[in-house]
Amino acid sequence: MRKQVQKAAEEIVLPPPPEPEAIAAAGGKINPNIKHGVIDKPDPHRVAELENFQAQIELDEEIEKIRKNQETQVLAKPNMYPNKDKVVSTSSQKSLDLNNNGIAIPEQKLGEAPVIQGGQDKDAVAAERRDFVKGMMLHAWDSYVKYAWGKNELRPVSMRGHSASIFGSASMGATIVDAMDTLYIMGLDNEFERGREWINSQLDMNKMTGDVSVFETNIRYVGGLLTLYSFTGDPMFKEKSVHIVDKLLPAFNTPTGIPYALVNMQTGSSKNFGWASGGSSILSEFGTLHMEFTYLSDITGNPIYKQKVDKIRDFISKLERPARLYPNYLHPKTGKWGQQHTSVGALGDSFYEYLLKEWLRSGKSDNQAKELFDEAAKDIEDKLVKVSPHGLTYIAEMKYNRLEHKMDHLACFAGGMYGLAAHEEKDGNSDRWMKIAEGITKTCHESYDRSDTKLGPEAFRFTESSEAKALKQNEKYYILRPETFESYFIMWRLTKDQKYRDWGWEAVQALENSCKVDGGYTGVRDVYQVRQMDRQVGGMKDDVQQSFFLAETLKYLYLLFSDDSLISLDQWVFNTEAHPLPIRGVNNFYRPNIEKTSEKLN
Ligand code: DMJ
Repeated sequence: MRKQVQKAAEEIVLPPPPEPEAIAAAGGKINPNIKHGVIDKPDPHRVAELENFQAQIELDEEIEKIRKNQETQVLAKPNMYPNKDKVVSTSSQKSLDLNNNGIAIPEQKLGEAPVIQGGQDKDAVAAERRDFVKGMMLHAWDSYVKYAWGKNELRPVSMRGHSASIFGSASMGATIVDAMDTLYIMGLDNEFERGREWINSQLDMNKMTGDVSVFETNIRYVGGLLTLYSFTGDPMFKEKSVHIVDKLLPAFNTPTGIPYALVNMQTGSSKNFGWASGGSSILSEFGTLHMEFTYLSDITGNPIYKQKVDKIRDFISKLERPARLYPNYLHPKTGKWGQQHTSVGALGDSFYEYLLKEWLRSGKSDNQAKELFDEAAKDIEDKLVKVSPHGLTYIAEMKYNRLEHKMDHLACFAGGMYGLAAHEEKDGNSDRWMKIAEGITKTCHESYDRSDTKLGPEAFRFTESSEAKALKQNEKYYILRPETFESYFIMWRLTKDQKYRDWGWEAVQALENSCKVDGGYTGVRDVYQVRQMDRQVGGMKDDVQQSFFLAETLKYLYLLFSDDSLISLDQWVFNTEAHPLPIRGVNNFYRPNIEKTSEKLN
């Protein structure tokens, strides 16, 4: 998303920080006619008290729900971690003690044991293609191990380590943490063990210097570790995620509860990006914490994480939205919207995704999330979803009431999002949303198909003379992004239409032809230029193997060619970095911490 924006020039070619035109359109200042939400200022102690009370009631309800469903827990690999997390009940929790023997883990067997490895498709071609993707993963991983072990990312052309500014200034093995669950799902056990050992002995955010992105740290590190905890029950993964999130918490100390974008993990000092609309926080960043923080509260029994994200949600739910759309910027001190730029691509995207997915992750109990999602998705449909003269469905952007007929690659996740929404609740929206899902996924495929490399550009436009193609030079790059393949995967699972697998296979070939190098996989600077692809550094390759290539791109492609049982959509929901989180009340690997939770309640 906007991860590269801060340090764009050196890392890859990226569009400049957003909205100068929007500011100009507003006469150089924010439109004063827009009404903003009112920030109440009640006694802060009273507020905290009420929040705690509310959180306790909610936890109580959750525990009761979980209790009803508990039976024997099936672990993924019973002997893998002898110290796997146990939750020991105490006499003070008699009502929660399910096993009568006083040391019961609150085990659950809510249905089928989740399939998190194996899951080969009966279709021989699919199985073969899946093996091929596994080979890609090995090439990406082995190259990282060889040339950049412990560094955040790999420079696959110059064969050395790399670190984008979003990761702060220390080597924190971002690729290791991001790749681990993909390794696990693919059954690459030796590689997984090596990564686990590194995380156990080396991953220490106390060593992190400089400012780190709260959002990126959450979706990659925390999301990745939470999935690993769910998969294995290894308490080390939970402890690491707690440690990291605790270091993010100072960023939430704002009058509104809307967190700052950046936090210094040594000092706790926090701030926003200078370019972000007068010191605003970014919608897609503060809106993409809910799933991880709530799950963390459930597995630790500590309500604080849930309280933080509930506060964000409650705050924005009371705000008036200009023209019924969410602007991408919100000031954490004033609580007022910044520049009125609305996008389902950069700066907005995963905010919408998390409203839907937190409802799913919570076992469809978080009704506030679903209501906000339905409203937002309907307003996007009414105002931003367009069909081109040649019949391509796309999502435009809005800048101060002016439509910009441009769609980011990042927005291609919305095919899967509308598809999931249509599938998970059958109502008056379902048919239309499934059509939008199919239309967007098709358009994103077109953006790939219309390029010479068969890779999709960073952004594409719709004009009278051109459709689904990048027009500006700084929109023509491809940095190994996953969103289009994410939609292929979700749509394949939902519709079983073979074309999604075919499109995925086209993508695999394009990645092999244009992105594979001896030292891993690299992004390319211009998807419309095939000729210069062989040049090395400074040529058409950007020389970065993004950690999300291993976390997301290869995982979604692998799952596209797997049986539906592997990471079933009935049991898992993917965070925005493709780390699957277990669905509450449904998934045996949820691993709630009943003991700690009940202690807090008593
Ligand atoms: C990933 O880090 C996540 O998918 C995020 O939501 C958006 N950007 C990248 C991939 O493009």
